[in-house]
Amino acid sequence: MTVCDPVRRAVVCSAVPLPPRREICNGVDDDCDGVVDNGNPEAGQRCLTGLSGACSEGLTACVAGGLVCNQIEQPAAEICDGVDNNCNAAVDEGNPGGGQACDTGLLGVCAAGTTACSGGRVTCNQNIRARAEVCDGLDDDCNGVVDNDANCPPAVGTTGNAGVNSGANWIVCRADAATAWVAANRGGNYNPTTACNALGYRSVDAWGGTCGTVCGFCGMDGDETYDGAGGNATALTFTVHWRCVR
Ligand SMILES: [Ca+2]
Ligand SMILES: [Ca+2]
Ligand SMILES: [Ca+2]
Ligand SMILES: [Ca+2]
Repeated sequence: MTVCDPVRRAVVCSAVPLPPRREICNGVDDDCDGVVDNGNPEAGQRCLTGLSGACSEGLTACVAGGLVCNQIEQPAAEICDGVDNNCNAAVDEGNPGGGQACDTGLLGVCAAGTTACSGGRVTCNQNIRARAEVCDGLDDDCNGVVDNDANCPPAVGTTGNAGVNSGANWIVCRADAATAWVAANRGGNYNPTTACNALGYRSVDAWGGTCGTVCGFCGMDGDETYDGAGGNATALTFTVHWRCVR
């Protein structure tokens, strides 16, 4: 209120001025420096924007005498991280980072995988589960060994020296899962059982001679007798053969 001051002979305000206060965001010049809300008072505090996902976190700012909440993160492309990056209220939607070929770290057919976003992480899921080993040139049971226990016949033309005591290497002339015919130069000395074992067969059950060329059989399996004749001058002559069985 105004009062009459007899000393100064004037009408003056009787109110006692308040001491300056710390500036807060209120549209008032609390610290009495002539500037309202200077220094962005009460800014920089964590707040919620009301938006979804990564956009929900904000920091306060003093605007026109009131605090507002400004979002920290802007919407971004969705990535596989368990966070709603694009602020559409869906987390990791669309399998981000998924659908790519990857290596599971497993062996054989179990090695091939495809990525998928799961639980906020990109994982590598194997495409093919381990299965019974079959003779196909693949490691079906994922134990690191191709065609183990698959009773694969050796390829025709396979050669080897197992069981060759002297003379030329033997050669596989016919083969299937159950039996294989193996031939060698008759001039040598052979242990056919050892050769059969090396080819994955259990034992030898028949043997005889051939009619000229290695693999050139001329009679009943196992019943042929070596005839000593050279039918083909460009191929091996004087040969023997034997049959391996599982
Ligand atoms: Ca103020
Ligand atoms: Ca995400
Ligand atoms: Ca295998
Ligand atoms: Ca296989």
